Amino acid sequence: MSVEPRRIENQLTDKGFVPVYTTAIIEQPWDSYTEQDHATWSTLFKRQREILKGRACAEFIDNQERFGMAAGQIPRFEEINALLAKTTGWQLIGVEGLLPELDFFEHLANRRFPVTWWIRRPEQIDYIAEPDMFHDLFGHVPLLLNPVFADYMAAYGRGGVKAHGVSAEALVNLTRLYWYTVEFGLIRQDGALRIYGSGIVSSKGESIHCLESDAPNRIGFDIKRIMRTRYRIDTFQKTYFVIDSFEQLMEATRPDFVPIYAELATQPAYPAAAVLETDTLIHRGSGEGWATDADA
Ligand code: HBI
Ligand code: FE
Repeated sequence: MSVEPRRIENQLTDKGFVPVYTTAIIEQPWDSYTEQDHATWSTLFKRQREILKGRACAEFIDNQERFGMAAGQIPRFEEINALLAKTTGWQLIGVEGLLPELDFFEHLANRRFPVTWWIRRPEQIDYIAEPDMFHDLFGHVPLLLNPVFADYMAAYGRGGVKAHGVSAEALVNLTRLYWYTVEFGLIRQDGALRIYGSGIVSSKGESIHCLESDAPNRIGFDIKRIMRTRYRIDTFQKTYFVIDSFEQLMEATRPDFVPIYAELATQPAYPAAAVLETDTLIHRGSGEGWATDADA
């Protein structure tokens, strides 16, 4: 599809300048997707599913199957929404791309997940700087079928709306929580490390790097530690935080964050690669049966 999404401005965030689009809700123009769009979906879907065998958490693949997501063609939002309506009550809405943060938080608080309606061009197949439909639909949507994670995402949205009224620093703290859980989170399952973060599962290189490289730190989940830790958007993550369960995430959002924001406002942030004595370092372990990069 040749239609270029309309950019309206660049928003300065602590991720630097990010393109921010209109906040309009757009019906998925499924009939206008070209053969090339479907082929891009198919290439990415097959490649990532191969790499994620033994790497992604169990719920991720199971839920893609429950949605009937397949390589053959781009899924229809209306079919995804029919199952979500009967289970966790989430709905997908089509958008141009990144939304201003308050709009984004309000959607999450109301169980609406914004999904970019366009898919990347073939020349962007290995990397795109902003969330396209593949990142959102393949990466974020499967876990919205998990009741506890679905509740976490709605609680996160409510927290985001509140934080927006507290301060810009509170927003930065909360954005770090999203980054190190929803986008780049790892989970321990049956004693092994698995991926649940959407930014990882939609990335070929990082799906391998996050579990098998000796470079990054892997630290046990600690909400204040996360909120104080900067992150990088231009490289693989220097640090991954590891949860034991989605319930652990949900529990972490129960307390009122305002006192935490106040405490953190008096303390400096940590660089992305920092390791503290108080950190619980997690060993990466070895994964049996991982498809290697060469296989992918
Ligand atoms: N908008 N469409 C869209 N998708 C996102 O993931 C998104 C966003 N706006 C803001 C945002 N994410 C970040 O600020 C989150 O880290 C909170
Ligand atoms: Fe995302």
